[in-house]
Amino acid sequence: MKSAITISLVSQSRGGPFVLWDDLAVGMDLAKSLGFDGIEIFAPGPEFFVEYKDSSGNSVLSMARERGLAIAAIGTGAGWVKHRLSMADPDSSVRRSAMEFLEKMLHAASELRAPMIIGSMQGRSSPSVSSEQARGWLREGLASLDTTASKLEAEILYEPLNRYETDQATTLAGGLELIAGLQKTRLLADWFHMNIEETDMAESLRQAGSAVGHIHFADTNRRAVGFGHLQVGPLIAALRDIGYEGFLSAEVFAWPDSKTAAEQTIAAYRRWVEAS
Ligand code: LER
Ligand code: MN
Repeated sequence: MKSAITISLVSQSRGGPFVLWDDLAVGMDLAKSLGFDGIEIFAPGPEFFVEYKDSSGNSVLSMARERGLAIAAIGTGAGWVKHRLSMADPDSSVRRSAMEFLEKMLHAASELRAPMIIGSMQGRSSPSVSSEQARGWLREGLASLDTTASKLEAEILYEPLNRYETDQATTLAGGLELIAGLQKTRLLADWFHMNIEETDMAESLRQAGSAVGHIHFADTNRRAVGFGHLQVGPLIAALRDIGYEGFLSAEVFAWPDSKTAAEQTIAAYRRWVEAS
């Protein structure tokens, strides 16, 4: 398993569950100095990865390589929080724009050799969209992105969310049904959402098996692991049983501040993964 930490470069998500904020070089330096293997980037949109250069003119990929950091994943939630794009919007032109945004993000992610997350952009049912219809549009969108991912040799991570954020899939089992038959799409298991929705988190991870592609490493209160009451041991044992070799990526609040949340995360990772 590998450790990672999230950075948000999206002003509209301020106050959200990201450890690091705003400056990519500063965030990467902190991640490196604490010994993280990778960094997960929540960017404003696909153009960010084309346009962004640090003060020495380095691209995001060269910045990560220079520091020996992997890019653990690319988040697409900005499509929702910044542009209000949802794969289940009643308006077909909004759904089309959502898919264009995700297609471009997938190209950017493949160039960074990182998987692309579909979380908040999956949408949900609404008074004018039944849950069957919302899920149908999501499945269609996931299938189309999966075809692109096959061509690009890219990867997609579909994330079940808790009931207050979606009704598409709220558990890993629901996520498995949605991605059935797809070749390049696996599940993102976010321990914060799972703590709300799963009956037995460890058993759900075992049932999902090789479909688990990424972990959002968070405690029950969405603070760094160890700052809540999550029983971490059984979850790590389940991940070992299924042969999980991906990232444990901290998508948690910068509580009490970014540096302390980062230090707590790497300490928890060392305790549960490296020392046991
Ligand atoms: C949203 O709650 C979340 O967990 C994110 O990873 C979705 O993009
Ligand atoms: Mn998450």
